[in-house]
This record gives sequence, structure tokens and C-alpha cells, in this order.
Amino acid sequence: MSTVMSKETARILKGVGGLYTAEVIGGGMEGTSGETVECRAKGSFRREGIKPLPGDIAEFERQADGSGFITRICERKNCLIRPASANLDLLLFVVAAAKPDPDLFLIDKMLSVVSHNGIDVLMIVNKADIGDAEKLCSVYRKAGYQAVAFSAAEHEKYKDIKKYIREFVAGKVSFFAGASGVGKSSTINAVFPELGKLLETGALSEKINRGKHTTRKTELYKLAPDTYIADTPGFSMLEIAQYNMIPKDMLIHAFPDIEKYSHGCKYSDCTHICEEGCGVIEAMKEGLLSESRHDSYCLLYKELKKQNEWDRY
Ligand SMILES: Nc1nc2c(ncn2[C@@H]2O[C@H](COP(=O)(O)OP(=O)(O)OP(=O)(O)O)[C@@H](O)[C@H]2O)c(=O)[nH]1
Ligand SMILES: [Mg+2]
Ligand SMILES: [Zn+2]
Repeated sequence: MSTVMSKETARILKGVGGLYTAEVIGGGMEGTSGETVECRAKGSFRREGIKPLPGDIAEFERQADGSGFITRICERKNCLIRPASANLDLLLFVVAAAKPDPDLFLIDKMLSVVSHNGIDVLMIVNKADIGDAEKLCSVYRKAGYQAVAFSAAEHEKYKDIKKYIREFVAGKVSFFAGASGVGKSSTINAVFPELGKLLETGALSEKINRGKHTTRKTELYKLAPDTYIADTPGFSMLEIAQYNMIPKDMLIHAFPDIEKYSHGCKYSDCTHICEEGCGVIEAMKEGLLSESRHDSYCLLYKELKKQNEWDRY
């Protein structure tokens, strides 16, 4: 007879086709903590629109064969649609200085989602060996984000940065994220060699020609008792408006630099797009704010406004 034993809790490390790999973190019999367990999830989750994500803390019941049956997803402190992840302490946002050329609108959209969700972010501007990484870093430092220049290809020259990233992730659950081909997997392999160069990296020409994403699934790896990092598949789109990721009225708070200068606007209902007496536009003219940041804000504002109008019909 298959008897169900006591409830245990686990951290979901990855999920593939309805099968989840999780690490036991509490409950159950003594000595099972740290063990990995294969789990299936309750069928009703699908009807309720619940999808277990890497980083989730789940309650499961141990089955007679040792596998788990997830019955509850504990309340999340945050979650992202792209990369699909939950309970992030830190997002390691990798962008490339070149090849592929940085898509500033995509970068700003990602940063706005992260800021909106109150997630700490460190930008890693990779491929410093073939592009001007410092220039990109300075745009984002000016916007109030932490950014470091790096080269996974010449990582021996970046010992201090590797040490900095390692110290930054200590004691946290961190997810790497970024467009396809920017070097997320290469960066993880360079900075965390103890993972044994286990991550597959892919040639860029192949990705462009075939739209290939080398990393196909998100998986959390344990580096130390409280330290986890995840590699994630790259993305090329971020549909903030379609998924209602940020309400239009909250957008300003998702751009900390725009918000900072908005306190100097003449009119309280200023949208900071092209108004007279706008503190944001003044700051841009004075070189305190990057034009590309303002461009992204305006584009996103217009997208959200359009979506709102659609939603009303
Ligand atoms: N020149 C140069 N090439 C790099 C660097 N880092 C990675 N690459 C190359 O860029 C290509 C893509 O690297 P990946 O690590 O697979 O990129 P990724 O972000 O993990 O890509 P996805 O898994 O598709 O999202 C590979 O050919 C790498 O060798 C770097 O610092 N400099
Ligand atoms: Mg990858
Ligand atoms: Zn304004």
C-alpha cells in the first residue's frame, strides 16, 4: 500500500516537462536535508494557474518510491516571467559590449521590470575584449545601477571582477539573465569554475543563423549552503505591456533616474515626454541623464498607454 509520509519542504532547482528537481530543506526524516528529490506537482495547479518555478519553496509529500508530490507553493517574495524564476535575491544581468550589439531598449525594459519588483541587480557588461564596456557601464552607473566591465574570454585579466562577483552572490539566490549570446553561460563558467565548466556555450553565428539558444532551461546550482546561482535561457523580447508587468502609473518608479529628476517638473501631472518645464528633460539637456534612458522611458510609456486603451475596449 502506498502510504503518504509527513510533509517536507524543498527548493525547486529546475523543472522540465512537469518533472521538478528540488532540494530538501526541511521537515521529514532526519538527515534528508540537502538531498535532491524528483517531484511531480498537484494536477489542480494547472487549473488554478499556478506554475512551480525555479527558486520556489514548495511543500511536498514523500511517496513510497521516494519521489515527491508537490502540494503547495509557499508565498513568493517576488517572481519574474522572463527569466521564469521566483524568490530572487539578485539578478545578474549580463549584456554584451558587442556581438550582439547592446539593445538599449531591451536593457532598459529588463531593468525596469527588476526595479519594479524591488530586486537587486548587478549588470555585467561582458565581451570587454571586443567592445567599449566602460562606456555602457557609465550610462548605467549614472542611472544608479551597479555595473562592471568583464570579459569571459579573457577572464584571467579580470581577477578582481571575478572576486567581486563571487562576493556579491555569497549568501544569496541569484539568477543570471540577458539576451541570447551575450555570454551568460561563459561568464558562469569563468567566475565559478567549481561548477566544472558544466554549462554549454554556443557560437554566435549559429545563434543568429538558426535563432539557436544554447541554454534551454533554467537550473539553480548550489555553490555553498546559502548560495545558489542559476543559468537561464537568453531572450530577445520582453513584452512588458502585453503582460501588464508594470502599470503605467508605476513606470516612473521603475526608472530611478527619471524619477529623481521628475521632482523638478513645473506641472504635477507632467509625463516627462516633451512637456515645458520638465525637470527630466532639463536634466538630460545638462547631461545628467542619458538620452537613451529617456528614449526608453518614452517608448515604454507610449506602449503602456496604448495597451491601457486597448484594455478598455
Ligand atoms: N569575444 C568574446 N566572446 C565571448 C565572451 N563571452 C562569451 N563569448 C562567446 O559568445 C558566444 C555566446 O556565449 P554563451 O555563453 O553561450 O552565451 P549565452 O548568453 O549563455 O547564450 P544563450 O544560452 O543562448 O542565452 C560563444 O561563442 C562564446 O564563446 C567574451 O567575453 N568575449
Ligand atoms: Mg547560455
Ligand atoms: Zn517632467
